[in-house]
Amino acid sequence: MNAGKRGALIIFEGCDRSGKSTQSQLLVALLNSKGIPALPMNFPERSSIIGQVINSYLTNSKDLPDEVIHLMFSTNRWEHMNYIKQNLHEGRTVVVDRYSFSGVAYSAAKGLDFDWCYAPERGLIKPDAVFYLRAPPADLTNRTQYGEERYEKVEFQGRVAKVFDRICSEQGSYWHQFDATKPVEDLHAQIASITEELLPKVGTQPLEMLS
Ligand code: Z5A
Ligand code: MG
Repeated sequence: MNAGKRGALIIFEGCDRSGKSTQSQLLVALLNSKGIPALPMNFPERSSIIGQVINSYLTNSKDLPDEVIHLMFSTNRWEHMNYIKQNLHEGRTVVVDRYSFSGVAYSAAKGLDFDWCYAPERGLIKPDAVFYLRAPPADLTNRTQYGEERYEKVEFQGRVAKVFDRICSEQGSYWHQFDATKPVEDLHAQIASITEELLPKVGTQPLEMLS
């Protein structure tokens, strides 16, 4: 246990149906089973007022200009920053299903300028690790419920994947890339092993911000 130490901010990123929710839930369950306090979160967080608007947009019942929905996704992260910070400082590891990088990847894939998309993310808490579940989008179309939400089209997902690849190569060593077509259990074992090495290291490190 991490007495007196902060928790880690761990993010799962990747294209639709790459297994982010599956892996983040497995990781939270594993940590809690070992007595390591861990909390799941996901973005968009659909219960807030802003989250409800985002949900209407994603389920195709509301249309908004690309710039407006982009800033709403970012605002949705900002409105939860104090909550995340407090949990980290209280020693809980926060495992988040999608974060700023999804924000940039989906909006840049629509044609918005990459730097413009990244700008509102600056100042949010920088993750201690990003687990990037990577797979050619065409390999994910046979997974459950693919195609129900707004962005679930293979051609669009291909553009999203390219932006994720760019971010992965630019962000460097705190990004860990996995082949999302591997079995769930294999991926979980690799992710668990990196997390177990990470937690004692970050416990005494100050939080950093995305820059
Ligand atoms: N979005 C955005 O535009 N801007 C932003 O800032 C943010 C998000 C934060 C909703 O996200 C949309 O919001 C999303 C991006 C955009 N695009 N769309 N549409 P979401 O996170 O709420 O989406 P979701 O509904 O949770 O789906 P998902 O995240 O794409 O799926 P996933 O979590 O990656 O996959 P999963 O639910 O874990 O697994 C999918 C299925 O595959 C399931 O049946 C599993 O049992 C199966 N699975 C999982 N892993 C494997 C492996 N390894 N092998 C075989 N089968 C597997
Ligand atoms: Mg999910």
